[in-house]
Amino acid sequence: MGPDALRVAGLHDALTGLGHHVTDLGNLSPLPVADRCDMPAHIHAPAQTVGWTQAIANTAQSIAVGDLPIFLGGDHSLSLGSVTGMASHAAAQGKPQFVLWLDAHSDFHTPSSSTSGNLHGTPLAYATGKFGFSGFPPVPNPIPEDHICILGLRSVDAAERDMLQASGIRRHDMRDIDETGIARPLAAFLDTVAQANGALHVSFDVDFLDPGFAPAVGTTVPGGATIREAHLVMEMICDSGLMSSLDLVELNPFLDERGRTAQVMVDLVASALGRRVFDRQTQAFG
Ligand code: HAR
Ligand code: MN
Ligand code: MN
Ligand code: MN
Repeated sequence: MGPDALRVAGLHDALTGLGHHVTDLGNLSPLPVADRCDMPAHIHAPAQTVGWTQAIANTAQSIAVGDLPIFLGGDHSLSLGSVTGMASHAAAQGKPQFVLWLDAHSDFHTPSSSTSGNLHGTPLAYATGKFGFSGFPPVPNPIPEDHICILGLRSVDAAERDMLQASGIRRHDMRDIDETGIARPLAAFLDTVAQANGALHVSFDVDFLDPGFAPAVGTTVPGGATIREAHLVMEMICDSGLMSSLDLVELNPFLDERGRTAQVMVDLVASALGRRVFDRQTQAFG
């Protein structure tokens, strides 16, 4: 239902209004998979998630060079496919892949470290290719840890914290953001991507935002990014010209209030793709 809520909130018109040509590929379907999958018993829907991962990764790899896919979820397990698929897409062009993870959570569990059994808590660990995800497609182009930056953290499980601390992933919790502002860590990361001439995948979990204005998510955590912090992130991403793919995940319209979270997400995507009050160079409206 998340993709339809984003469609109804006017994603297509917001982007065409900015001069983009938009093609809606419609809803994907998972590839058929075996009825069981070799995963720890507490993992929910492992076989279906394998089928989705394969389908989404295949679609990501098939995107024409220069086009910018937006993957609409659905929960964050979608990124098992989108990140690994885009990494293969980038590798085919000889480009290193970078990932900006906007989320209250680090989603850095392995199937065995996850206590909830929810695969939406695992995609970043999968994308690094370093951990056991038996039954899942291999990761031909793993994302190096120092190509990943997480912004917005405020709910990290003990096992994830230990693994993150042992990793080279850049991570900024809400306290960091309170102290330095959100622009500083983001600018540093965007600079790294630019220096490497990298492809940038942005994975935007609704719960990055404060639930006060983005309530339509199953895993709300108070103390999230404000609407202006989120727009600034999107505006800086736009100015960088680096974003090559985007996930919009975890929107649950059943939990929304008159569609306002979906509208916030559409407005933020518009900022990432060119909406401005003033053009900084010309000072003209547009
Ligand atoms: N860490 C918790 C778990 O693994 C919560 C994960 C929540 N993740 C999302 N996306 N909703 O970030 O269950
Ligand atoms: Mn979820
Ligand atoms: Mn997430
Ligand atoms: Mn989250």
